[in-house]
Amino acid sequence: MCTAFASAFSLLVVILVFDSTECQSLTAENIKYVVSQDKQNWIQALINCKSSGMELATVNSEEEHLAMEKFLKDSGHDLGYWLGGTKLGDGTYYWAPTGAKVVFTKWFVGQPDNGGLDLPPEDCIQWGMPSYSPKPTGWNDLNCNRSIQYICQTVDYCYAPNVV
Ligand SMILES: [Ca+2]
Repeated sequence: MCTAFASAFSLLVVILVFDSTECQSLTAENIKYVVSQDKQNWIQALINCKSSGMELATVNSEEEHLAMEKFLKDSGHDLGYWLGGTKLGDGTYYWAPTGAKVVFTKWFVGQPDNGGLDLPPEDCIQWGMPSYSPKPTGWNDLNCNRSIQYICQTVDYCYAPNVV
């Protein structure tokens, strides 16, 4: 009897936990970020985050920018990292994990510069600029084939209607 009660209680707990996480929209406060140990080109970074049950990170507001800035500072990361943004043929940047246009931006002054005339096109968004000193926080457009570390984040399954 006691065992049966315990089993029923466990089932109830499982149901409650499942329900509470079924569609809980992420806010800047509860997004979890992970910086990769490895360096990859942008498309492989996108795949690796997805393979680990996460997404290549997006930054959709000043609040999310500040949350990521704090996370990176607190965890001692001050290099350059792939975000989930890429430029398509129409010249517009999109967040690949959600398909949403990049509306909120945090480009460094002078960026995106597409690498200048003598370099390959720069079509992917990099957080940070490791060559700058002191290191500011912001975005740079970088050649998608470059291998750098990348930031994965928890997935938001509750996309707002105007996002999809
Ligand atoms: Ca650039």
